[in-house]
Amino acid sequence: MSKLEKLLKERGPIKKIGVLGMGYVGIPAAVLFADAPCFEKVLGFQRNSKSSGYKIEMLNRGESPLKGEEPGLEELIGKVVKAGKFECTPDFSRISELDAVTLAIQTPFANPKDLEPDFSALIDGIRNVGKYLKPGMLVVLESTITPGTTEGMAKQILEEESGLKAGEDFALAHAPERVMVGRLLKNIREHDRIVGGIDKASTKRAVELYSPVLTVGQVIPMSATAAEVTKTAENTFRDLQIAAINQLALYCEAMGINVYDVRTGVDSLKGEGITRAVLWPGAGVGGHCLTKDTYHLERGVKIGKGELDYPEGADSIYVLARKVNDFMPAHMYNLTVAALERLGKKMDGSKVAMLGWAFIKDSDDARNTPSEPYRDLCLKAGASVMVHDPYVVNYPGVKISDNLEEVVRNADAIVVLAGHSAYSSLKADWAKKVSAKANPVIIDGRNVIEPDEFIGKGFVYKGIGRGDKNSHKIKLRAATPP
Ligand code: SAJ
Repeated sequence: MSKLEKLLKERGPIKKIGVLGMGYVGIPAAVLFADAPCFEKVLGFQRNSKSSGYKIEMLNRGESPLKGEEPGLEELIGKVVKAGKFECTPDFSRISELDAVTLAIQTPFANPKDLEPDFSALIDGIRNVGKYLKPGMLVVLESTITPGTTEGMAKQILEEESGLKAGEDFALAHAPERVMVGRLLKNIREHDRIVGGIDKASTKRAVELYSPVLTVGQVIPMSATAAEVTKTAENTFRDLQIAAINQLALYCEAMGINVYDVRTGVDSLKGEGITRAVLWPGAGVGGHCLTKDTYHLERGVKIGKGELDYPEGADSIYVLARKVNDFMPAHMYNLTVAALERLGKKMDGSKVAMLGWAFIKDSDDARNTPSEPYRDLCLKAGASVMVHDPYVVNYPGVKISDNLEEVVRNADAIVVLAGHSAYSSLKADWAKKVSAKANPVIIDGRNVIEPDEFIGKGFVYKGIGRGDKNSHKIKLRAATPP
């Protein structure tokens, strides 16, 4: 039995857990641990900062600081706080009283071009854990990180701060989050959980931590670095799949055909051994995950020890996919300019009504939203822009209205950027009346409207992947103003 296995045996089953980072990942994780009968107490650690300190009191009142629909979360927070099983605190010294600590802290990229991540918040968290680390404790990184970080930077900082040795005095593992806004609890309970320790004892201890919160999901044990690659690769593959259909959509526009017909066709080839995950083209890829995890994977192979054998001079297809997906907001802009030009109008002086600021459908999450680069291009070209979103309330530097009529009023162009359900019932008659234009422009970046309904009312329509409609004859064309 190794020294660490002895220490863990002496310490006994995990009873007290700490979660650093009270955000979209940390809060649902903490209350699910607290709700598991086998665990006695969970502490949620949150810095008492100006921007996030308010979360401490809200959570200890049993309220959720997360905006947007999160089924079951508010109730569960209330339940475990009332039961005295969950408490939020800014006092990191209480880490010393725990058996296991997880870190769910954002890991954005400072500069994707040079593959430089901004690990400052994560490093702060790891240092805080290292300061109060005791022999026999388990530390787990849940944040999405560059492959090699757990066995590299994290291990080093924890050993420096604690004077203890990873794999001998304490257990260390990576168990990446796999949550999506709008179904946080469901994803944690039902998705299989990747768990990777720096050694067998660490993996075994981490499996003990996560098994009790899984209902449908299974634990999939592997090494820490394999777990890091698994997480970054699954998001990179998704981004690649989206880039593949976005590129096809651009091709279909150029060839005058409907990408959705092609998608149905490609997707129809079924049968054993044939897996087709044809995703959906659109106005862009946003969020905190797909926009950066490719760069974590690229950085992992760059800082890794081994030699990469890859076609000379060829770009990484993963980075190319990022470029295609990052191009889609600019393509939306180009479609808007082209549509206005069909009416002899320019961006300069036109009013653009943007529908949707969130990065994903029916959510208030606007992290890295594709709507922002689109808006910037319109403003730079001299357009006046109004933004509508039924969920997103505040966003630095952008006025967002939940009054659709106000936004569409007198608009020269109505542009759908997020696929919110509300926009599927946008009516051409209503939009035309409110825009007060004989030939308003409508750009559909999420395939939510029926082109013919709008074209029939005199709209100039353009849609992502709709080469079959984008050069339609303009109906009810009013005389072009002199
Ligand atoms: N998007 C498309 N076309 C599609 C799917 C998505 O344009 O067919 C766009 C969305 O509009 C959005 C962006 O991509 O702007 C990301 O959408 P998403 O559905 O991937 O949402 P995320 O980023 O919140 O969730 C992803 C998920 N990863 C995978 O499915 C591999 C989720 O499981 C992860 O937990 C999450 O990243 C994460 O936290 O890593």
